Amino acid sequence: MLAPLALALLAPGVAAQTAPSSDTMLNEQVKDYDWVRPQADFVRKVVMIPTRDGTKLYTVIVHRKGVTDAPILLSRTPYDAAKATSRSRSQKIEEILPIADAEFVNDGYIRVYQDVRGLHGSEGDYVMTRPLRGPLNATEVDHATDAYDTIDWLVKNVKESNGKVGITGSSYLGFTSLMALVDPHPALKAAVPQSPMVDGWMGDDWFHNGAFRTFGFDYDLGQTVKNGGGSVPKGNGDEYTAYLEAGSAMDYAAAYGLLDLPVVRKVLEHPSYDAWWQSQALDKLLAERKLTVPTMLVVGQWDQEDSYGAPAVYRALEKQDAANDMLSLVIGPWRHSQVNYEARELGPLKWEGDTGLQFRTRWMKPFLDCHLKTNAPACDTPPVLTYATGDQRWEVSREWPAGTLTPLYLDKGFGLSWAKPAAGSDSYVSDPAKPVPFLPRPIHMQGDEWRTWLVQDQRFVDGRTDVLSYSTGVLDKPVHIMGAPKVDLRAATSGRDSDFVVKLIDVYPEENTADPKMAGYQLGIGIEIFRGRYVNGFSTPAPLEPGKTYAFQWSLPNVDHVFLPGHKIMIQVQSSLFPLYDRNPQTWVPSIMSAKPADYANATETIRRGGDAPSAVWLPIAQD
Ligand code: PG9
Repeated sequence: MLAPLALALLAPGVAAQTAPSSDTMLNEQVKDYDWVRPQADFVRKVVMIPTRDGTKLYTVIVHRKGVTDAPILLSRTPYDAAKATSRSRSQKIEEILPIADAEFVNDGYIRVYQDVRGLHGSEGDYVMTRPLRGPLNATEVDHATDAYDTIDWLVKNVKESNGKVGITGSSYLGFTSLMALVDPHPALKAAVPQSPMVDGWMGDDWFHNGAFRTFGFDYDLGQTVKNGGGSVPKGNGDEYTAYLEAGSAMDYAAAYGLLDLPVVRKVLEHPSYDAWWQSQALDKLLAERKLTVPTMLVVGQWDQEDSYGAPAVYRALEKQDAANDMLSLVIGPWRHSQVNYEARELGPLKWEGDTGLQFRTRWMKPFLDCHLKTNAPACDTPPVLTYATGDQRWEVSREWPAGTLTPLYLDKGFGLSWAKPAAGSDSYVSDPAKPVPFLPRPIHMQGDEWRTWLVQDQRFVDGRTDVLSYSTGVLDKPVHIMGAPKVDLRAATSGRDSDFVVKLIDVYPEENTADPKMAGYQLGIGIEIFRGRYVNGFSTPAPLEPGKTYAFQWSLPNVDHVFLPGHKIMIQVQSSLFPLYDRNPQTWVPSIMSAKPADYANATETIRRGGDAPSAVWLPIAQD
């Protein structure tokens, strides 16, 4: 007699009468599949690297087959090391790694990506930008020790290596690169932190000069929910409306269930520049130590997330570098992290070729080569490398800032003048019910819209009565700035608190037949906010005295830009930049985070000009 299975085979479509035998019901899912096939031109190994507290960190080591005596380039990431090393399932190394790695692995580097503790494949607890061991971290581990232990393991266990390690990466990875410089492992020979998150309150991700950046909410959710928090479910309409309807940052967080996230609670509990923020500021922590690892700091001129960190670390450490050979600063014409992508253009702006590739091949790789390769070529690293936007060319300087601060004063008739003008003032009403948008509505703080908002044509706010626009006449010669413009805004408010936003703008000529979309374009060269309550110090918020003129002083981002003849320079002043920054209620509340609807009120802002209150933006003018 035939067995039921055989019967079924013989007679398709006829159901078997008895239960299937147990071996047909084995779990058919296998644990893994090795997608790296024998024909691959690379080796890809996954290892769990033990750290001093026993926690093991998921680490992927990739290199071309056959490399020996090779330098290691390490990145420590919260963004999934497995994913970073499997961009595709190609059998070619260039196609599995991020595009910025090609120049390195093709020249024999060993590329290593590691998940930070607590995320993806790594063991341990995750703490957002985990502070150094000390008052804020009672454990025995931090990113400095994890980097140390990792480097120690790599140089002892990767037989293809020459025992020299470099570290790099952008943003969070820039932060972990800087952390590796705190009591570094002796095998760490070079670092290229790109757009590092350095001081989350002063001017990187979470706040700028005291104004809270709502953008962090989506990031926190995505980053700290174990099974993938995604983004805040506020619908896909206009984020301007979503934030306006929610009210304060605290009300928004409550409405969307974000108060369950420890990192959100921490940030909302620390609205001022208190000890919690100050003792995490990496520029300050690094300044207390001797810089022993050659470091190239990199930032984008239009970095919408971490424009503050790299120049701040440069400022803090450059006095240690008397010979000008340990520390360098690079400012490219990039959005956040664009250094690692194709960078021929940014929004409507076009550069001479792929500036990301140019930087990586002409400067970053030679810098790493000379410190990491066996029998290395001599170093010839520029102390400062910037890209002069407007002129579209790289330039090398010995120091930064390279320009001399020169005031450009707000003048009558909404003009700007190089000479100190006569006294006067202009005013506007700032209405928290109608804050000035930071992008044309509807606003979505993601994708290209987010990535390029700093180069958005500013004409979209023309005609708003709460935006004052001051302009020079048409320039008859170039104005080249190299450094961070400084705002000195002399202003009074009728309220008890207020934000001030200043935009430095390059106004293109109205006539442009070759590129009509740039005709009359108003390009933000620096856009930055200041929260008025901090006028006497960032850790001492205090109510403003209505009607009193204060000197609100802050910096715009570091730039190398040429305002060309035929263009105009414009300075805009306004009191909100929404919903990127939460609204200032303009009355006095102890914490703006938890302002209530009744706290929000109109304020009349008076901008003083000339005389004893000469509002100006000081431009770092280069002597060409
Ligand atoms: N700007 C992002 C970030 C860094 C550090 C903390 C929080 C956010 C990033 O791009 O990684």
